[in-house]
Amino acid sequence: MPAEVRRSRTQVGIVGAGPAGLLLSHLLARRGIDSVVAELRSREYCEARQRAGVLEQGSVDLLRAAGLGGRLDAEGLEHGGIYLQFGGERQHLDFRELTGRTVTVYAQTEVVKDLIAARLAAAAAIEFEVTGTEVAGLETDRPVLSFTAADGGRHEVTCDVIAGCDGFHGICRAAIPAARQTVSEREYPYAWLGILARVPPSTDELIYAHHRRGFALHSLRSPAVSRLYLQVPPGTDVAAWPDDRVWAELQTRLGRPGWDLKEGPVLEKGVTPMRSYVSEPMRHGRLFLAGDAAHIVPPTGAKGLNLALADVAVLAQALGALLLEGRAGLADAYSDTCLTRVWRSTHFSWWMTTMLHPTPGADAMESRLQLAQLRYVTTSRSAATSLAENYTGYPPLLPGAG
Ligand code: RFL
Ligand code: PHB
Repeated sequence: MPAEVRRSRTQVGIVGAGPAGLLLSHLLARRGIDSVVAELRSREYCEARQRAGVLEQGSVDLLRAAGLGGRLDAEGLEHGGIYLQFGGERQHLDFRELTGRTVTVYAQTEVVKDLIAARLAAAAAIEFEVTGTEVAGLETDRPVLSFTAADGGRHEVTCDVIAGCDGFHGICRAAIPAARQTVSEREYPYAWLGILARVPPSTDELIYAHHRRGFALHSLRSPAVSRLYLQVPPGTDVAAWPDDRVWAELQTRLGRPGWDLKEGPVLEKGVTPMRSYVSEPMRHGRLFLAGDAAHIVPPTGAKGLNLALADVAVLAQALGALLLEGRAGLADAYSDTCLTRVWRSTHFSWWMTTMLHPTPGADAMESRLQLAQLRYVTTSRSAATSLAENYTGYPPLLPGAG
């Protein structure tokens, strides 16, 4: 006999408890709007998933304005610039001096932990470990979010609006008819192998290194934990990269005379493909896509998490006007408003990526062009300012979006 379906009602059904879904639920609650969040994975999995590390100044301001600044202010590391390394030199770009803005190193794992703690403290409805998520009735004003909860019960939640915050591999984007979507996509002929290591960072600010053997990045998580990445061929098996090989390659690509890369125990290792992807518009009827569900950037510009947070800041404001005041203007403008920022970040991420990664099999021309561009952004004040203004977040988030 089919199990009984439990029917309920909410204003906003949210698919996914990543940074986008969780922050949206939080911002809506601050406006008095009710939501239900359905998440495929367990709370522990969501809190441990290693991803981004850098927050734009606007993202920090947004989290603070939303009452989420406590641990971020205590533990986040404010960085006033980055290093670009190429042709044996390491040059510093001073964002603070160039733009008056900074970024903050605070891991996505910590943002997610803070958001889950805040939502659960407010007795929010977050269902972890759901299966069989479905969205229906998107072209009506009563869309339905259905899922099977961890206890096996089937739920049907009638909503005013559904927010697809279910990442790149979620189900929401696929619920939009293909004829109503325009997809722009580029895959890159390389991937990143990332490690998390228990060793104090060997640098005060991030080092982005162009090397003829491939790109390398030295990032960090805390004064005791470093995060490092190596360009590798797409589809690389981590088993081919024992710790010794990873450290030796990092030493080669990041090393400079008189500078030491400290090594330590590797806590985690993984390979990430590199892709640019935009699906537009970001709305279909009563379904609004936000974050990686709608767009992916390669990680070189540190933009993915920041875009996800920016989308939901705009969405919370638009849904406030729609659901509390019956004004549809901001919701109608949602997709265009977000896509302006999305395309700026898509361009910046593509530009940083292609400037810093040697294409396998490329001729000497590519390398000379990359080095000429790196020389330009480290010697021309206007070129350096352009990089700095994009990296720290341009344009700043809308005031009052929190
Ligand atoms: P997420 O984090 O993927 O969350 C989506 C959630 O939806 C759930 N889900 C479902 N739930 C219910 N039913 C279903 N059918 C579902 N299908 C999926 C998933 O389990 C998940 O919990 O998307 P969101 O919220 O849009 O957040 C986006 C960010 O996670 C992402 O853009 C960043 O991590 C990208 N990124 C970086 N961004 C930055 O801003 N700065 C960085 O320094 C940075 N570094 C990175 C990165 C991403 C990386 N990887 C691994 C892709 C470095 C790396 C290596
Ligand atoms: C990270 O710390 O994970 C990180 C930092 C900067 C990037 C990408 C990833 O551009």
